[in-house]
Amino acid sequence: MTRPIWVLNGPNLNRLGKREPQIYGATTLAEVEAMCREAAEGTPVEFRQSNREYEIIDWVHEAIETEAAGIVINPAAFTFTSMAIMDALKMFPGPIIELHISNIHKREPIYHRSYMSPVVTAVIAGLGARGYAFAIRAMRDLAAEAARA
Ligand code: CA2
Repeated sequence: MTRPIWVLNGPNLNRLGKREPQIYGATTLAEVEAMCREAAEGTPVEFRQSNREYEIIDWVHEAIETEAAGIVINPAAFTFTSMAIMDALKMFPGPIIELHISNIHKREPIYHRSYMSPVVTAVIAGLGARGYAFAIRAMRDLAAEAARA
């Protein structure tokens, strides 16, 4: 059976498409989920969002326990604050893509230092919601490579 790709979304992303369209676009999180499933072309996708740090940590542990193929994570504001999510991601043996809808490096200095970037395989930022589709396609390649190694 093909192992699933997990897509984890952090705080406030449930409001996507409903506020600040000039930064985050007009696509809703439900539409992002549909884009991910389409880009996965049959690879199962476990798509989740939480406003609670502990829940995201528990989900990373679950991804480890269930041998997920890879994790795509948009930690949102936890990117800049959560050593605990960083520690959980460090334990995941497969590929991880950190994803941001906006280009965090083009924004104010508080958005420049990610706790996640040093422990992930790759970072995608600034492609808008379509970044999720790119991340899923890249993750399919990375997971296939990891499975061959
Ligand atoms: O660009 C991204 O994907 C971010 O991870 C989004 C975070 C922000 O803290 C990061 O710097 C970059 C914020 C998400 C806030 O969620 C919203 C959802 C809908 C409308 C406005 C904000």
